[in-house]
Amino acid sequence: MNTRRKFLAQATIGSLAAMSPVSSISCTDRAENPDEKTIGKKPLVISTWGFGLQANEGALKVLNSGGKALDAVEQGVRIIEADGSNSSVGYGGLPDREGHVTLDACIMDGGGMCGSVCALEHIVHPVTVARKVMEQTPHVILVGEGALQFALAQGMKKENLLTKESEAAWKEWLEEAKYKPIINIENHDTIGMVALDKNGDMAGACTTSGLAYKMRGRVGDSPIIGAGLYVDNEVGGAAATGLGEAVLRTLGSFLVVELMRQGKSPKEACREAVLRIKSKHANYKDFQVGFIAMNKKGETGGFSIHEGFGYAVGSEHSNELVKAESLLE
Ligand code: SD4
Repeated sequence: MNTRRKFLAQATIGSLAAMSPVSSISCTDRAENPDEKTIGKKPLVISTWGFGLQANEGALKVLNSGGKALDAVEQGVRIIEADGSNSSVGYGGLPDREGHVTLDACIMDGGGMCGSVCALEHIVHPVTVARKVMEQTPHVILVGEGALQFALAQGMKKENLLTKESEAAWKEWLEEAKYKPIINIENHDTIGMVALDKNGDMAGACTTSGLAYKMRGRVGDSPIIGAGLYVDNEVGGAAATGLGEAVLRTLGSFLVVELMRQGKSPKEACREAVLRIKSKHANYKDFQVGFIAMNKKGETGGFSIHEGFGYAVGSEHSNELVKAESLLE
């Protein structure tokens, strides 16, 4: 198996769900650290996993025409939210134990403004609801029924997000898993994205259906500012994927940004955040967490617990999947 195919296969193993096909998008596997290769490049966008390539394409349409990082990250992750073929984000996401698809998302700009929705049902684009929370309300987070009411009041359509495929997978799980939560490296995949626009402004977004077959009402790290995502124009941005509970306990994305503020490179900062998770979790080998980060200079990096995590790095003329280094082989 060639290196790229091997990486994609590993990434699939580490991410359960059907990754969106990437064959139509040119990508090169680069095992080396891209940190320095992207320095000074503007615009620039990074996002998690193989489907990050598709999300980056959407973001780059905005960024390459001089658009704002905030618009780019929203447009980029919306592509994955609308794609029913992946079962970990938006439409088609795997449901909770009771069969409800509940979505978590947030968005943040480099100036510190942010918005988030937790456990939102029936709306295909939670990231857009999160942006509206940020821009149209005095609040940062809306949850559950209130978030849905707000989305409907904003003119969004109520839809059934449970696809036949996800419903079938849930029913199969009900038989075999007997309502035990599955927390391992195979049942999740979140799109997290950080962008730097031509003006030098940054923004990020993160959106997911969370852990498959989670308890009803469970919220992960992805919509929590500082956990699943953090951005500061003065330093850079970071996003997380993997077992949300571990990221929440360590406020991982905030930690990555603060470590970059202290002078760590994006990859070093991501590695330190993974080590923090290791130090607080005796069972860290049993789950996956991955971080991606970009600093103001345009350096990028990522790091994960297990091998198999990757992220897409997009700039004006390229969009490539990069294999992240990991703690464990
Ligand atoms: C969660 N962090 O809800 C999310 C799931 C995830 O890759 O990232 N999957 O815990």
